[in-house]
Parts: sequence; C-alpha cells; structure tokens
Amino acid sequence: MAMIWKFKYGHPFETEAVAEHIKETEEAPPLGTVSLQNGFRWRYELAKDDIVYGLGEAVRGINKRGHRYISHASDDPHHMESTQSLYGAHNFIVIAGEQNFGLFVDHPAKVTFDIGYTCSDILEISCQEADLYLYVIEGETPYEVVKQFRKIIGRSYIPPKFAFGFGQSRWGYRTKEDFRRVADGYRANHIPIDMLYMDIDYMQDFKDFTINGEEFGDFPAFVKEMKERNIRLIPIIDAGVKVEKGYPVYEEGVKNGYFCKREDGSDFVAAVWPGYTHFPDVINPEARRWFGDYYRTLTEQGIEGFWNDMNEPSIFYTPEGLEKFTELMRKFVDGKTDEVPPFYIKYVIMNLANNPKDYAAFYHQAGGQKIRHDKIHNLFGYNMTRAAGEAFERIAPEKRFLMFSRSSYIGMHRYGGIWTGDNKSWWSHILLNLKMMPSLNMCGFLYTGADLGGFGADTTRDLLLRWLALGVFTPLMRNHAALGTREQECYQFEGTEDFRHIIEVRYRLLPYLYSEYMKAALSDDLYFKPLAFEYPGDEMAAQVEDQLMLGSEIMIAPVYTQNARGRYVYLPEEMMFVKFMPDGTIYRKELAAGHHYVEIELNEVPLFIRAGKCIPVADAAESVERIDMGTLQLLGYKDAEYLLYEDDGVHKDYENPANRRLLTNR
Ligand code: MIG
Repeated sequence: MAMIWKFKYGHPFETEAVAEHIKETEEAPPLGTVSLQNGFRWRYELAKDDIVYGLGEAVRGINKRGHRYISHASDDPHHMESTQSLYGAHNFIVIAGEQNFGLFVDHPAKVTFDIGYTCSDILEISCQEADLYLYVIEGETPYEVVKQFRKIIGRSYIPPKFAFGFGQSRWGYRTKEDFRRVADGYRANHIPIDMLYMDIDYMQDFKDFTINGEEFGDFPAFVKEMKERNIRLIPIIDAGVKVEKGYPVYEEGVKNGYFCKREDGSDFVAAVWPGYTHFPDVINPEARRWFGDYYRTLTEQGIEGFWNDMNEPSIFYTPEGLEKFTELMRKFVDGKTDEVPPFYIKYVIMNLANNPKDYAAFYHQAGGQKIRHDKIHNLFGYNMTRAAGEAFERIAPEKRFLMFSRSSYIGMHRYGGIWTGDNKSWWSHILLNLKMMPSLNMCGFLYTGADLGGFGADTTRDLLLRWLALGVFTPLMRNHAALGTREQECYQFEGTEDFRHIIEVRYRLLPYLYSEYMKAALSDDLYFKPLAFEYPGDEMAAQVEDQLMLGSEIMIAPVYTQNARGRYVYLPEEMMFVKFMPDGTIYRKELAAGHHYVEIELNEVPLFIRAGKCIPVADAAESVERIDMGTLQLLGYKDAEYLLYEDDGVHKDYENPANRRLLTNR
C-alpha cells in the first residue's frame, strides 16, 4: 500500500509544487531522523545496495549515490562531473532497496543532498533554515513511489503535437534572411523540420515582447510565411526587463510596483543582455498576471510557442558589484597597485556575475509580505513560466502552446517543459543527456531535451549524428548552438542524406512517441524509465546507466562513443533488435536475454522492442502535419497489441475515448 506523509517545519513558503491537498502529520517521519539544530537535517543510513534515484536536472548517474548535489538554480555553462547545481531545483529523490520510499523537500532556498559523499552509506539532506514541508512517500517499488509522487504534484504539461517535430536553433540568427536561409537549407535538402527558434537577436535591443522592426518589419506576415512552409517560429523571452524610458513594459512595471525591489523600496537593478534591467516580480500573483499578459503581444502576431531563458535569474552584474570593481580599477589608475593582492582582481571579476550578495539584496511581494529573494530563489523560473502558462489559459483556453524554460522547480512541470541548458559538444554530454531524462520524468518534467550537437564548443559531424540518434527519442528534439561556434545545422555537413535519414526516423516514430508521451502525461506516468523500473528483480538491469526504457514497448541504447561502430547492450529479456537503415528499410533480429555487442553505423537508428510487443511506424514526412496516419504499420512481435493514443494535437480534448485505438499486429 502506498502511503504519503506530509510534515511541516517552521514557516514554509507555499510553493504550490504539490497540487493535491495532503493532511499534515504531527509525528516524526517514519524513515530517517530529523534534526532541527542549525537548520534542517534529515539523515538516513543507506544499505549497501540501495539505489538513489531522482533530483531531475543534475549531473552524474541515474543512480545519484556518491556525490553531493545542491539545489540552487544556477546559470552555469560548465556541466561537469563536479558541478553541484544546474538551472533547475528538483528536490525529489527515491531510495530503492531494502526500503522503497521517496522524499520531496519542498523548500525554495538552497538544499544540499549529500548522497554518500561525506560517508558512503549516509544520505543527508540539509538546508539552512528549517522552514519547509517534507513529504515521505512509501510504496512497494520505486516505480510505485514515483507514480504516487507524480499524482500529488499534478498533471505534466502537454505541448501541441507540432512540438514533437524537429527544431533548429542557433544563437546568432538576426534577420529574416537568416531564418529563410535555414528554412531553405532544410526544405531544399528534404530534412524534416517543424520549428525555428528565435534567440535574443530578434528583439529590439533585447527588450522582451518587442521585435526588431528594421529586420522583421511586418512580423505577422513573416510568421505566416514560415507557417505556410509548416515551420513555426518560437521566440525566446528573457527574465530581465530593460530599463528604458518610454518602453511600456518598463513604464508599467515601475508605475504599478511590479518589479523586484531593494530593501529601501527602489527597483532592483541587474545587468543582463539589454544592459540594466528590472526583474518582474512573478512571485506576486498580480505582477505575474501582468507579465504573462505580455505574451499575448506575440500570440496575436501568430506565435504559438516560446522558450523562457535567463530565469534563475541570471545576473551579469549589479551597479553595487560594479562599484566595487570600479574602486579596484581606480587603485590601479592611481598607481596603488601594491594595495591590491594579486588574486583579488580576478576574485572580484569572477564574482560580479550571479553573486550571492546580489540575490540577498532584492525582495518579492507575496501575500502582503516582503520576502527576500534568496529565501525563495529556486521559484523564479517556475513562476516566470507559470506567468506564461496562466496567460495562455486566458488567451486561448482550449489551445495548447509550446512552452519550455531553462530554470525550474517542481510545480513548473504543470506549465511547461525544460531544456537542459548550455551543454557542450562533448561525447560525454550525450550520455549526460540520456541519464537526466528519467530523473527529470520522475520530477514531472516530461517535455525535455538537450541542445543536440552541443551548445558550447564546436561540434563534429559524427557527434551530431550520434546525438540526433538519441534526440530522435526525446520529446524536445532541438539542434541548438552558441554564438561563435561552428555552424551545426544539419545541411552544413557532407553527406546530408544521413541527417535526413535520422530525422526522418523521428517522424516515422512520431505516432508512437506522441502516443507514449500522451499516455504518460495523462496517467502521471513516466515516458523514460531506468531499466530497473520494468525489471525489478534483475540485479544487472539495476546497474545499467546507458540504456533507457521508453514507454511500455521499447528500450533505447544509443552510441555515445566516438569512432565506435557499435556498442554493448544488456537485454533483461528477449527483445527484437531493430535498426532503421539509411535506405529506408528496417533491420530486425530477435536477440536472447543477456549481453550482446550490436553494430550500429553512424547513419542507423537502433531500438529494441520488448518481447511480445509492437509499435506503430508511419512513412516519413517533412513536417508533423504531413504525417499520414494511413501509412501506419506495426513493427514487432506477431499478434502483439498496441494501444494508440491520437488526437488533433492542438486542443485539450484528452479524455475523448475516440483518442484511443487498439491495434493488432497480424
Ligand atoms: O547568456 O540567448 O541557455 O540557449 O542561446 C546566454 C542566448 C544567454 C543562454 C541560453 C542559450 C541561449 C543564450 N542564452
């Protein structure tokens, strides 16, 4: 029997991460011990073979044992083994082994998860102030625990169907011509595509909800032109609102007190892309509504999707920080170099951005209370995206919009997806991408994906191909790269047909992937699972960190090593090994349970169908709208059945029984 306990400590901030009402319990937690000296501390002794799952967006393994993680939304483009904090803060873990239970620490400031880092068998969760809700969820299996948790946090965000197509992005597209060139590059080469992402350069001086009129004059006509080619433009929105007289967002925000304020009541200033900005106080419901309504300025021009960036919120520097730096410079100018310790200048420069002092220098309004930002830091991205999500409900309540964010907290999963931020063109980051997916799903984030090909550093053809072959399976499939890096649109490389083929496989599998996504979202289930969730008794499966279960039918095992012609794979049961071959044919071979080496060329997409199952496959198409469901064929074991979920992909008529059809592989 599943059991959920809720414990209250001190005066927690109401994050609204949990959507279901759960009665508080007075007793002590059934598992682990709590100490309230010097903040909050929960301690539990792990058994030797216990596995710890969860934490959503974090580095390292699917099994999180052996490292220390800190929930603290951070704009850090170096996703290394030693990185403790990324953009999201997802305080849910599952302990699997002798006891199976989950913990959700609902606390929006820093939370440290020491998972066998200080002592290899001690799990310790701590935060500085004992103001929080702790949820303990017991279940028969870790999978049951996750499903219980997902149920109480509410249904995951559901994007429109076009969002399951492939998208191209690059920081640096500036003009209509730039976008047309990319659209032409894909369409001329018949590489399927559904979305082009607009990064910050489409704006006028990086001002949110503006369009650079010189480059994009008659924007609605341009949006339409692209849509006629079955390509949606997806603009970025940044957290900071430019300080500029006459700019309506700025003027209104100042007038109504909708920006975050300093202790003295003045509007807090942070430099980001536009120069000095104010942060909309998205924690305050009134300000959140106001900011959200601005998305309408773009939906009215035909826009159907957005990505929210810089919402940790990221700060390049503040006037206060700059002052310190200027003082230092003055010493140099005045020839007082010897008064400055040599390391100090580097220290000051390195601490200009994302400085903890700055995060403790501004305030939000919540329920008539002034609350210091650092105490609820992890809620900013959540509430910025919630602003948009709530606005979409007012703008077109029956319609689905594409929305994903960089920063997040559990609760935001109801309003949007996330992308995993500024990764690098490294082989190890294919694997990191794979490992994060089930952890994110456990925390409610189903619509997710990484920057395919890698954001920072220069990609290579083989890296991009291998990464795309994983991206085929991630709900968000987007190729994105940083300014100044090698161009990595698929048509920039020799042998374009290989890219066409891999992305075509995405579209061939789309009916299955969409169906599995919808079924997972509608029943608070997982789209990606660790193998152990499907094969609980299998000790080998429990250790697999480079293969995933996807939906109820398939297992994926991408190649993530350069120059490899294949890889080793573990099959917990007999499966059908399938490869989508570059000539459009499908290779299949039944493999017995156990270990195998499988050959997979750069231009092949592998997957494994579980014994007795089958999946639907369509003919390739160049956009989601063009997929012909009449071409569906079943692939897999004979006489297997598949429950297909299909709807119009636009509206929210999810419960309509006509959306579900049982197919049989005859
Ligand atoms: O400081 O808008 O993660 O995807 O291309 C960098 C420019 C700001 C960070 C995002 C990235 C985006 C970039 N942004």
